[in-house]
Amino acid sequence: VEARGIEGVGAGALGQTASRVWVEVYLRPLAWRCLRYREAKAGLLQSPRELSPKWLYDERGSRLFEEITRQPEYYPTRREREILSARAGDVARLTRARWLVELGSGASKKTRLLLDALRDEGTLEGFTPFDVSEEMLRGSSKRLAWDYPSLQVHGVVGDFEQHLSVLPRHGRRLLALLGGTLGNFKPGERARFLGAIRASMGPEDFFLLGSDLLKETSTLEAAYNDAAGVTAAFNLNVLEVLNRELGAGFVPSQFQHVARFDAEHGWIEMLLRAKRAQRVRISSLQASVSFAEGETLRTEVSTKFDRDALTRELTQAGFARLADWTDDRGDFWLTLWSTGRATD
Ligand code: AVJ
Repeated sequence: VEARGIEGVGAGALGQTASRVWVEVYLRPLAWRCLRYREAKAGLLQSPRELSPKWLYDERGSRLFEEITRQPEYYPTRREREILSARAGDVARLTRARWLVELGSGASKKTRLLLDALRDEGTLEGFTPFDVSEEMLRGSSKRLAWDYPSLQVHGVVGDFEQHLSVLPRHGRRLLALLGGTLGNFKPGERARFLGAIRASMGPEDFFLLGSDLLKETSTLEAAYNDAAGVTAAFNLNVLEVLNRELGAGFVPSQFQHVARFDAEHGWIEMLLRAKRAQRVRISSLQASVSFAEGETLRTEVSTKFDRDALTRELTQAGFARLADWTDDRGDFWLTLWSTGRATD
């Protein structure tokens, strides 16, 4: 894999931050598009129909997700923030990490709690946000460099299923996967991904994982069916993305947002359900997809974990747990892992 470019953010208004920010782009746009096309084609033509959740996060989708996190029903973000507010200091003391790497950093909001704690601990040197969205990553990198005057910000634009091995190795890193993102993977993919994270870690590195826990179905389903309809808009936005990027002819008003808990798999699945039978042309895939009335397209799964089962998965992948914390209600779980090898 090659880097497309290694560049700082030009001078100007951010003059004094420019020398501390650089962003490497590992996603070559053409290769990335090709891969996504192939994935989308396979997923749309299979039965039941399914898309990768990555299609949800265009610019508008990312903004809608931020809005979801502010909905009263969507508890995970608040619970995780509650835990991090109370425990970031513990994480800093236990790890004394020099470099924070955030996998799927998005807008890097909760990151600040960790950066503050590591700065107070006196060990912090730099931060690597790692995300597929170049625009968001550049924006958050600049803001963070501005707000943390001695922080090195080395962003990586890549797919964290492909590019873990190219992450900068600045000794004693803390790799963070927050927000319940691990829940988007299905069991086989999850095992591979955890294995890849473990394989990318040196003996002094740590892994901080935020996971949403199993709880009452009504609470889970409410979180993905907010009354204001933000999650519905987020889900339906996928059709606009397909229309724009694949030249598809989806009519969003012909589909309905559905999010329900699947107890067998232990996940919430987000679906788009066809309100009536229809055929949708997808010109860049040179294909048409027909939907029967009520037929669904799955856009995301969000796994809710059992603590013991998740512990087994991480142990299997070669991690050793150092500490774990929940919020007052036991809704969300923050865990800290080492490679299980001696660190000194
Ligand atoms: C960002 C993947 C953790 O699964 O809860 C929120 C995404 N989807 N509402 C989640 C999401 C619908 C979120 N993750």
